[in-house]
Amino acid sequence: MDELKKSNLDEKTIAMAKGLIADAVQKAGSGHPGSAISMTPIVYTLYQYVLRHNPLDPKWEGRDRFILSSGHASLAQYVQLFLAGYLTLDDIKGYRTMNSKTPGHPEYGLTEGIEMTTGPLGQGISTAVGFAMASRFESALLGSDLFSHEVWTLCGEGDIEEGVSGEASSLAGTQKLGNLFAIFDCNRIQIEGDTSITLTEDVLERYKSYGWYTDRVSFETPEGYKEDVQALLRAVKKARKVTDRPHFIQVDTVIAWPTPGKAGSEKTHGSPLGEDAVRALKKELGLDEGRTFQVDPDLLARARGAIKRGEEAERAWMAGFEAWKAQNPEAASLHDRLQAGRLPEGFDKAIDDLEASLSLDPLPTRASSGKALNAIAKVMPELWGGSADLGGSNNTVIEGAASFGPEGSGTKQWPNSGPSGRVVHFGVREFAMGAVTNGILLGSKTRSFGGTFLQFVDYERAAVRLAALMDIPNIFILTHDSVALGEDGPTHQPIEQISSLRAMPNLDVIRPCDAFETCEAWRQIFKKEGTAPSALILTRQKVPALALAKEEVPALALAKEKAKEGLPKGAYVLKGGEEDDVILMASGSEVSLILEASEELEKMGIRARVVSVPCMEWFDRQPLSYRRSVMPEEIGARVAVEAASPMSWYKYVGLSGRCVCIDRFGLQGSGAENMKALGMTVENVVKNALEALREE
Ligand SMILES: Cc1ncc(C[n+]2csc(CCOP(=O)(O)OP(=O)(O)O)c2C)c(N)n1
Repeated sequence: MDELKKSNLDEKTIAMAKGLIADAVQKAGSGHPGSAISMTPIVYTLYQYVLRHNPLDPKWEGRDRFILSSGHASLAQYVQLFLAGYLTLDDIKGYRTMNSKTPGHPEYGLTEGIEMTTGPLGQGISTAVGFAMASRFESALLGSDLFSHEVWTLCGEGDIEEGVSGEASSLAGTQKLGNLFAIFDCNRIQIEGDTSITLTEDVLERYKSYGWYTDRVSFETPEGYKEDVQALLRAVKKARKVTDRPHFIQVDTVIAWPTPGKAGSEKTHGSPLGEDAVRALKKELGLDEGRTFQVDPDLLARARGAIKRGEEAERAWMAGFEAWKAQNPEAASLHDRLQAGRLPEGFDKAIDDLEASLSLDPLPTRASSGKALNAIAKVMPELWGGSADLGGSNNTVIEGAASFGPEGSGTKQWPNSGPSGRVVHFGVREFAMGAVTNGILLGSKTRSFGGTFLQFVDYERAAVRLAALMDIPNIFILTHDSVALGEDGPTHQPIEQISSLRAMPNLDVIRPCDAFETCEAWRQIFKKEGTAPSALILTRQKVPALALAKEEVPALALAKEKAKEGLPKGAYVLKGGEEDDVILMASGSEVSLILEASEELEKMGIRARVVSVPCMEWFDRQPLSYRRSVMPEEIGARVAVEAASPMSWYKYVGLSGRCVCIDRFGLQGSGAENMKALGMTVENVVKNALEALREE
């Protein structure tokens, strides 16, 4: 095929794709046609000429990844997924309808070829950084370039304006991620119109200073607007020669081009073009004005060539893969275990051995968490992660492991650094850390975690939400979990965070009360059913190991046994009898408080049941019979204790129950002073128990 003819066919296919986008939005009666139309030449070029992918095997490990950061322009991707062979024309017709594969914004797990859920601007490009890191780590872990691939993302001004893209792009530059390619659709339009009112810096210069390779392709040429696929491909070719930096290619476009009377207008961003404009657009594109959802069978057949190319690419990759497997049995068995999602042999033993080494001595749960993480890391080479500059405080450092970074990037403090390093230094970038760890999970079979202070989960929250929405097993380690952290004061003391995290669907919020529950929490994070993300909430201060020695069982054994049995159920009776008068319930550091209070009540002849509630989500999933056995309905006198907002406890305490919680901002005293001043005392718990008993 000569070059001219080829470019004609490209143009025709792009025109056909634009017609489908306009029709789909028109049919749905709502949606985002503008940038979907003008991004089409870019997405077409990627799927037809750049990405290594196989439409018949969307999960093929060797594929390149593409993430549409401008999720609202989903049709740009859906239509290319149709042309390449992932979706059907009916899928395109189902755009924005219930139960279709083509919802308003791309959703992970729903549609073949969609690598992540996008729509919250800024997160696509930021998560792409995690995908690129994952590719580097996984190929180092398995010792083969077979597992390296390119990560492509397409973003718009909205993504660039969002702070998280700056956080993640800065990290990507520091990491010198040569496998990352971002295309910036620069149409200078957002919802409120011309971006000169909001975005005036030189974005290319900004990316250059982050350490990225930059280039620019303009569709606005001196000869007029030209959607130049060949120019784009030349830019790709040039960018690929640079392997030691991430790549940022700005493409100057005109939104909704070439819709007569509407191209270039923000009005095309988020509403249908209208019947007349769609007809005019089709005329402009050389399509039949009177027909909707026009597909030229020859052009479709040509685009579906992606299947044959994909199968060939996969076959070639598989040949290399089989040869590698034969020569590297050990790495191959690790690979197969990761693919199967199996835990390593010795996983349980690592935790059991750690528990056997623990005493009843008080320990902050963040410290026991660090021990558990390290015990697991020893048998689980696929586990890597870090903290937003709080590694020592969050106890997230994998001891003895190198830092993750480009070859030769060590420092005085972290001399060993390389692509197989397991300690990730995210910098003070909580949101990017959340997005990047999401990307690591989505982009590989490795497991990641990220730590910060619980208070600062607010910075990270939108990424936590996407992890929950995508149902991916990220691990958010959140320490310094209450006013008991002390003198750093109210800015650092979480109040509403625990309840607000519990309000998030599909997030397991785990707040263990001692070292044993913490170990069991880590076991459960990996062994629980399903793939929901976990938020592990940990203390800064020491907490005692909780156990009540029975005559026949030593306290230490009992503490272990209780945690092992009880924690996976989310809540359990730590102390109780057949006929208790009042239920005291708490999580984390406040469990020891209610235990003490129960002893005081006992002296008054009141039988207080002590319930540890490490994870409400797990408890709420237990059969009613179990839940009733822990919190018998006939006991109306109930007191919930948590050094945080009471919001999530009302469901357990009922009308005559009480919450000894904190519903105001914290204080600047020591941890003990703050806890006392804010009512986290044995006396206050006892007082509330007595009142609850009176009111029952
Ligand atoms: C975090 C976030 N804030 C706001 C929105 C709502 N929103 C969707 S698109 C958009 C404007 C995006 O502008 P741009 O990236 O230039 O897209 P274009 O107009 O070119 O399609 C906004 C504000 C969103 N999706 N995500």
